[in-house]
Amino acid sequence: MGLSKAFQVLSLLLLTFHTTLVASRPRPEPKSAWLRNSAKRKGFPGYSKREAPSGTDCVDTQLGKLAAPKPNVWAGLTNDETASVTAWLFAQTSLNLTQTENATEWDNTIMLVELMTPNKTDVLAFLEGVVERPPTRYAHVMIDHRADENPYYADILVGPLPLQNGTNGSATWEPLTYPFTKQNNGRVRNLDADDDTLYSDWLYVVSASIKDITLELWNGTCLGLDNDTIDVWGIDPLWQDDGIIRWDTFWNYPTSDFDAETLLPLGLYFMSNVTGRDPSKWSLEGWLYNDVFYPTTDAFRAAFWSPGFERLPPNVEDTWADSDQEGTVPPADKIYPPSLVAPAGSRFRVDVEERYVKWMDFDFYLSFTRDTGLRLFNIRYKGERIIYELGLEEALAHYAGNDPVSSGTSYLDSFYGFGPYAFELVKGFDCPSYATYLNSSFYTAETTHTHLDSICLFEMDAGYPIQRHSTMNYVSSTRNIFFTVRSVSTVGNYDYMFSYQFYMDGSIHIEVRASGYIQSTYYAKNGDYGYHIHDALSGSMHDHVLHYKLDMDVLGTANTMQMTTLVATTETYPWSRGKSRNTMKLQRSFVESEDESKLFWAANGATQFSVVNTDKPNAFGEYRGYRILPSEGTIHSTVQNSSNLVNAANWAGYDLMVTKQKDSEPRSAHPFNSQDVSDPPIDFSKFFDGESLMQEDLVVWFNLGMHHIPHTGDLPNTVFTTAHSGLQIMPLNYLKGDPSRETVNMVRINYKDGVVSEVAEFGQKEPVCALDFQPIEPDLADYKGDVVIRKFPYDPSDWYYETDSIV
Ligand SMILES: *[C@@H]1O[C@H](CO)[C@@H](O)[C@H](O)[C@H]1NC(C)=O
Ligand SMILES: *[C@@H]1O[C@H](CO)[C@@H](O)[C@H](O)[C@H]1NC(C)=O
Ligand SMILES: *[C@@H]1O[C@H](CO)[C@@H](O)[C@H](O)[C@H]1NC(C)=O
Ligand SMILES: *[C@@H]1O[C@H](CO)[C@@H](O)[C@H](O)[C@H]1NC(C)=O
Ligand SMILES: *[C@@H]1O[C@H](CO)[C@@H](O)[C@H](O)[C@H]1NC(C)=O
Ligand SMILES: *[C@@H]1O[C@H](CO)[C@@H](O)[C@H](O)[C@H]1NC(C)=O
Ligand SMILES: *[C@@H]1O[C@H](CO)[C@@H](O)[C@H](O)[C@H]1NC(C)=O
Ligand SMILES: *[C@@H]1O[C@H](CO)[C@@H](O)[C@H](O)[C@H]1NC(C)=O
Ligand SMILES: *[C@@H]1O[C@H](CO)[C@@H](O)[C@H](O)[C@H]1NC(C)=O
Ligand SMILES: *[C@@H]1O[C@H](CO)[C@@H](O)[C@H](O)[C@H]1NC(C)=O
Ligand SMILES: [Cu+2]
Repeated sequence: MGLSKAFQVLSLLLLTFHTTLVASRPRPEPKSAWLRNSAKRKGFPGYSKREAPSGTDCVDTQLGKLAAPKPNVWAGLTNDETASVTAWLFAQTSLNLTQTENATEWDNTIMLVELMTPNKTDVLAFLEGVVERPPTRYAHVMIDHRADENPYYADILVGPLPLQNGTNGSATWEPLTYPFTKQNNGRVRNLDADDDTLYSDWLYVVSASIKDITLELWNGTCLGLDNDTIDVWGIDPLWQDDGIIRWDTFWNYPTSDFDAETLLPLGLYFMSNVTGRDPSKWSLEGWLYNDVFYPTTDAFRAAFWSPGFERLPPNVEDTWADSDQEGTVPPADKIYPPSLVAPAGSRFRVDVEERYVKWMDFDFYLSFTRDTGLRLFNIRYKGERIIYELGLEEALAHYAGNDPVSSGTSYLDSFYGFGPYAFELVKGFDCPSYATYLNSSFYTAETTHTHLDSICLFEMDAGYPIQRHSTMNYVSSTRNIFFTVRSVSTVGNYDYMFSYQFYMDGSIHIEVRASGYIQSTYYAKNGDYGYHIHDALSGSMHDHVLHYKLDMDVLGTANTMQMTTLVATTETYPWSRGKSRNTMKLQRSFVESEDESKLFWAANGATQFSVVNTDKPNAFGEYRGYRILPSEGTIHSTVQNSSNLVNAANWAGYDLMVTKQKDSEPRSAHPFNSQDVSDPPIDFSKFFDGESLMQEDLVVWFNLGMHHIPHTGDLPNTVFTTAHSGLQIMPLNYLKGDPSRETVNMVRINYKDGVVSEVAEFGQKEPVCALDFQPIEPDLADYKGDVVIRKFPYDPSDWYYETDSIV
């Protein structure tokens, strides 16, 4: 069915829908109105008439424009700032830079130009009006220094901004060191400097050396030619404890356009010692096939061609690996499904320029970075800051297997970055079509890429009430309308959907869902490491650990982590007449210092964790605070002291961790921790130095995640319904009561003996507008991909579309 045909059918549908909605409404006096009127006559308390219908257009124009109270100090650099920093960097002869498009593996390039996140100390002074001017801005730059026998990445600071014209002298660059635990002048070695040579002079050469075998086994070759049918790649991070070692394996290329390669492993592995930058000194260290290790190519070839050698079948793409509709259409599935509409338009406001958002009693700022994508800052509820910063720090996918590639794979995804892969959202699918969409931008190779409509903001009905109660003479129920900010990052084979949700009870939910293609492994004697899910395919077991920073400020920055634990006990009471009773009670305690602040959710949910301010008890003497609780399954890493990660992810083995906030500890992970796993730029364990956590500025680092043992239902793609994890932050003794009582979107029905005497509606609006169904089906042919603007030479007028994914 062509697009225009689809639209004809749709318009017809819309027309029908529209007509039904308006015409079938009883006029002039619906039954409910009669009831309300009769109730009024009888003078029941609590009666409140619905607002008069406003005609055919529901859209509320009274909301007005929103202006951020303060400029967003976390918003990225402007196009002009990025261009000026880039130009300035190229003028610094000491950096010896080459433009990325002209660079070889032996040239220095700029990897990143981004705003340096200002220190909390300085931002608070500005937000609280102690100082008038926003903190001085600096650019955070990453240099890929490859013109060197020992290549390295360097974090540097450039500033202050704006760089003054003609005063190249007043701006400076310096190594960025204070946020890192490793003191190495802001540098970490680069193990990927020779990424082209690795293929041309090594992986394809090794593959060619067994061309007879790849042709015999898989009727294909892996030579770096256009007619290759086989790909080769392997572990991440590389083994680093005795030189630099890699294990690689072969994968069939998909024959269709579907991204199914990670479902097509072929089961042959080889180990290489790639220490140093001279490929002539690299060495092949052996082959693994069907769980047998061969120390040399000759040994493997001899075995392969000898009688009785067991040949394993390849994994080959077919429709089983493609995500298009397949199979029998379920009954009634072709009927147009229920859809989300927002007839009155948005009930929240966004200051697009300042990335400032206000919904109901919540307001906050958005920021977006290369490493971790979307972040929220200065989240206030009813005018009081409750969270200074909330965002992802890192995502780990730790695999295991009896083969070295699965065993050696422990992706730390911020290496690739969540920002560069937060693609344009699909309206009406990824988010409701009526959502507000924002762009996000990131720097790469002397350009700024803008992902159009890659952040969405929307309200919706949760599908269950936030409150209800029934008695013999009344029933009350309250709509559960909540607000979401969302982005989706496709990091290689996987799609992570990040949602931040705000509720009328003052709670905030942080949720992540995963879809896309699994990274599978070849099924050979590895039933202990995954299910057998297709012909020769194992759904390789792995843990996803999504690691977040939550900097809470409850009634100021002086906070304490309180634990309230339910314990089984045997007690005797004055009234128990000398008999003991087996029962339970509460034990209250605090997380007193960083010596005891790496925490696990208690078995049976027995401990409630909350961030409280003990200086500010409520009227009953209880500490006002916010409780932190898992709302969907969460996990921590099963692997302990991972051989792959060593010190690179020392946050992965716990559920939540509390540290004292420090300007020198803004991040718990660094995108290049994988390059030096024993001594990474940020070793999170070094944050814990015994400091007191009693009434200090606290940061809670927590993990979401999933133990993922892919099964047949992960084919072709993992589904968001079951691959998910979440955490809630809820007010605890923080307010006098439940703030969701403030909404008018509730009802109380009084009734007796089958007769309703009152329908109390508290002034909620009558949904009488003509529903324009059109926006439900946005024109998906408008999907564009990324907008790219050159920064050096700077040419903002000559932009173009180009989207890069990890392939
Ligand atoms: C990069 O190459 C382009 C042509 O390919 C050239 O115009 C430009 O000057 C080069 N830039 C540098 C910094 O060498
Ligand atoms: C500057 O980089 C080039 C490669 O782009 C390299 O050949 C040269 O040695 C470097 N110069 C210095 C002083 O490091
Ligand atoms: C500063 O440089 C920018 C371009 O880099 C230019 O647009 C602007 O006019 C200059 N301002 C002054 C005062 O020279
Ligand atoms: C800095 O100086 C260099 C060389 O003198 C010049 O090309 C560049 O435009 C100057 N940059 C700024 C921002 O003034
Ligand atoms: C092997 O591959 C070649 C070229 O890709 C193809 O023409 C041929 O049909 C294949 N043979 C088999 C047995 O699949
Ligand atoms: C692949 O291409 C190369 C070079 O063009 C050619 O020599 C070879 O025969 C081709 N292989 C197949 C299977 O077509
Ligand atoms: C790899 O090569 C380096 C340098 O030649 C050597 O020091 C190291 O021991 C080798 N590692 C292994 C596992 O052979
Ligand atoms: C997103 O970018 C496009 C293209 O530059 C622009 O037209 C649009 O206004 C931007 N959207 C927002 C919400 O800023
Ligand atoms: C982690 O494992 C390494 C290597 O097996 C060992 O040397 C080290 O002591 C272990 N560390 C801890 C904390 O268990
Ligand atoms: C931010 O804080 C760090 C650590 O205290 C300090 O070294 C750095 O100079 C501060 N940055 C600014 C811009 O003041
Ligand atoms: Cu998974």
